[in-house]
Amino acid sequence: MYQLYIANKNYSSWSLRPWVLMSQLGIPFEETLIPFSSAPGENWEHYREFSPNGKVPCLVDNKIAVWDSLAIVEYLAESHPEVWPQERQPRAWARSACAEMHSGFTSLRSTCPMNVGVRLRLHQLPDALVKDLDRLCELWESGLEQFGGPFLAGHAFTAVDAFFVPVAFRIQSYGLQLTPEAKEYAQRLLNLQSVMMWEEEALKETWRDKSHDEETLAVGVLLQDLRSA
Ligand SMILES: N[C@@H](CCC(=O)N[C@@H](CS)C(=O)NCC(=O)O)C(=O)O
Repeated sequence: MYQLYIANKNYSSWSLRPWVLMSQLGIPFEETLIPFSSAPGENWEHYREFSPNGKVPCLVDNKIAVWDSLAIVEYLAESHPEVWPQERQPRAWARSACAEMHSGFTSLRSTCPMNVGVRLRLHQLPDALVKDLDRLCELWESGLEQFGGPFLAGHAFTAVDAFFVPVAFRIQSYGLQLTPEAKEYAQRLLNLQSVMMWEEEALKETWRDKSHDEETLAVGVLLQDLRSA
C-alpha cells in the first residue's frame, strides 16, 4: 500500500495535490499527517525521517520514496495510466498546464496562501495578481473548450485538475473574481467528494501555524474563520 505523508489540510497546498488525485481516482493509500511545527528546524527534522528534501508531500512505495508533487504524479502514472488523459493531445496539454502551475502563478501563490478555513477581503489587488488571474482564466477556458469539459482535459478528472484544487480553495478564501466559466469550474472542483472531505477535515483541525496565519492576515481583512477552535 502506498504511504502518503502530508501536512496540515488547512495549509498544505502541495500535500493536497497527490492526496486529491489518489482519493478522486480511487488509488488506495495510507495517509500520515505530520502537522507543521513552529520550532525552528523542526519540520526539517520531522520530515527528513521519510522525505529526502525534508518537505511534504512524500509518497513511499515499499522502499521507494518519491518527493515533490509533480514527481509523485509521474510515479503514480506509471502504474495508474488514468492519472493522465489517455489521448496524446490532451495529455500534452495537461502536462504543460501542471508544469505551469508547479513553477508559475507566483503572485497568486504568494499573495493568497492556501488557508482553507478563512474568508478574507484583500486590501489590494496587485497588478501581478491580476495578470495571474487573467492567465488562469485563459488557461482553464482553453482546456474546457478544446477538450469539452467538465474537467480541464476532458471528461475525466486527471492530475491537471488535482493541481488546481488548491487554487479553487484560494479563490474561495479570498473571493477572487474570475470569468463565469472559470468560476463555474472552480466550484465544480470544490463540489467533488474528495475535495469536500479534505475541506471538512481541514476545518476540524485545531493546530494553528503562526507563520501561515500571519502571511494570510497580512494581505486582507478577515471576514470569517470557519476553523474549529
Ligand atoms: N515543490 C514541492 C514543494 C513542497 C513544499 O514546499 N512543501 C511544504 C509544505 S506545503 C513543506 O514541506 N514545508 C516545510 C518546510 O519548508 O519546512 C512539491 O511540489 O512537493
